Formats: sequence, C-alpha cells, structure tokens
Amino acid sequence: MQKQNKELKKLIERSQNILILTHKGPDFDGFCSSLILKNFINTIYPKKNVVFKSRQSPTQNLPFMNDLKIVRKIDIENEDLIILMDAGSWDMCVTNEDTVQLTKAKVAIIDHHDTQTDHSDVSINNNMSSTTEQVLYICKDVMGKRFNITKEISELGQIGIVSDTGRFLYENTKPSTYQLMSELRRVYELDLEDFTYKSSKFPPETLLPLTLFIKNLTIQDDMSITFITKKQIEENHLEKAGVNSAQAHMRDNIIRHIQGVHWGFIVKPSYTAENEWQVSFRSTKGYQKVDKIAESLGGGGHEYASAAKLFADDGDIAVKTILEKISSLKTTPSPSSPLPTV
Ligand SMILES: [Mn+2]
Repeated sequence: MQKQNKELKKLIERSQNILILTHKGPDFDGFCSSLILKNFINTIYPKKNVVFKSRQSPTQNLPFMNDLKIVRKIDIENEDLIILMDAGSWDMCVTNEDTVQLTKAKVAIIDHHDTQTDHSDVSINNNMSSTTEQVLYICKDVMGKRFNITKEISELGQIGIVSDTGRFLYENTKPSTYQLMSELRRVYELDLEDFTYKSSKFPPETLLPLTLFIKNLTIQDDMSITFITKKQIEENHLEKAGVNSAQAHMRDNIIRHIQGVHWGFIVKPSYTAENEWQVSFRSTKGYQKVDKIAESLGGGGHEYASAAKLFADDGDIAVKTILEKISSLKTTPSPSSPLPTV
C-alpha cells in the first residue's frame, strides 16, 4: 500500500466524525470523487459518521446524491477529520462566512492539480486525470481485491473521469486512466453521448448576453477580445447566471475558434465586488502562453487557460488596462519571466 494511502487509512480509522468538502462551484469531479469516498468509508467502517457538505447540488442526477448535505454556511462541528477533495487549499473550499477552516481536526487533501497545497496531515496527489481516478486508486490500494465496483461507483467513476478529461481529449488522460475506465465499463456502460449532451445544456437567459459578447468582439492580429459593459447589462436587465453562462460559452467555444485567431480574452463583471471585473484568457496550444499575463494582473492558471480579477469603471476600460499590460509585457520582457512570442 502506498505510504500516503496508509496514512489516510490510519487517520480515518482514528476518527469518528469525518467531514468531506470539495471546492466552491463544484464540478462533476468534485461531486463524484467525494461521493465515492463517502460510500467507501461508509462501507468499510459502517459505524463512522461521514458527512459530505456542499452549497450546491450537481446539475445532473448522480448516484448517492441524497448523501449530499446542502448547507449555506460551513461551520466547525464535531468532526475529527476533514478531507478536502479536488482542491489543494482551504481558500478554494470556503468563503469568509464559513468557520470550518479554523478547525483543530486533522486535515487530509486528495487532489490531482499541480498547484501548491496548504499544510495538511496527509496529502495525496499522484497527478492523475481527476480526483475521481485518484480516489478509486486509493480504494483499490487500500482494499485490494476486496474492493467491489458497484453499478453506482462505476457510474460516478465514469462521470468524474469523463468530465475532467474532456472525454479523454486532455493530456491528463494516461494509459492507466483508460485501464480504469475499462474496469468501470465492464460493470456498467454509462451513455457518454447522453451525459455530454445533458451537461452541455445552458439556460435560455444565456442567449441575449451571448449576442452582446459577439457584438463587442474585435480581432487584433491573432487575438480576439470581448467584454460586456454596465450599460448593456442594465439596459437588457441581464442577470448574473445568464452573463456567466454566456461568458463560459464565448470563452470555451468562440474566442480561439475563429479562423486566423489563436488566442484571446473575455471580460465580465466578477459579481463579488463593485467595479471588479474578471478576465479569462484562452490560447491554442503552442501559441501565446497566457499564465504569465494573468499572473501579472494578480491572477493565475495554466499555460493556455488563465484568469485574473481587476478593478475598472467599466468592461471596456478593463479591456484597455489588459491590453496595456500585454503590450508592456511584450516590449519589456524581464529575464526571469520572458513572455513567449507567438
Ligand atoms: Mn478535478
């Protein structure tokens, strides 16, 4: 058994009340890995009290979904072990309103991102495709042949892996990911097409802000830029959900998909503070590395997908600030952080 898995097992054995948390705005990997872990602990230690808390429900039905405790605020209770799933830090899991981060309980982290992690009693991260793959690996390592993949676990496993690998398109898909997938599918064959179709649905209020983002789009060389203004939001009575969904659509399907364009960014209100805007950068592999640009604005992310927040009086003004930042990075590359040329 891997050392960290053994450590986790020990922590679980010594605890009576276990709390599982995942990141804010949980995705399917967060939900599925947490539900698998809860079921696993409940199965091998039926006397332990395991609670999985979240502020939201998943957008599609998942097995064991009723095990999810929906809460508005996450406070310290009687837990003696807290396990953070699909997140490396407390910051990603809690808000200022919560108190659980002040806990004296033991803390375990199970993740797959290569970001810095907070201090914890045990941290498990073998850089797998998803936390779902990681947690299934732990279950198999701890239980050996006795680990039984039920229909529910198979379904959760497939959903978590399929969503975090973009149906096996991303580089995080390893031969071991396919191997696990094959084991899961021998138990139950999830309808992948139906799942992807359902998870790509968007609310109707996406459409109007989407037309505005398209109208505002400009192309500069191989870069596309778009934003939304306060006036457009007011005049069209746009709500947060519609704007956010339209932004995601533009960001993932349009910005770098126009012929001749390789990268770009989109600006929308952050909805956390007055005059705060969020910029998301996307680039095609091998073109503009956008993590450094986001970092220079106080944000971060991956080489080809990154984001930052900035203050500006309006969306178009935020765009100007970002463009100035980009050109200053291009003209004065510092030796420590050279901006790669396209
Ligand atoms: Mn994940």
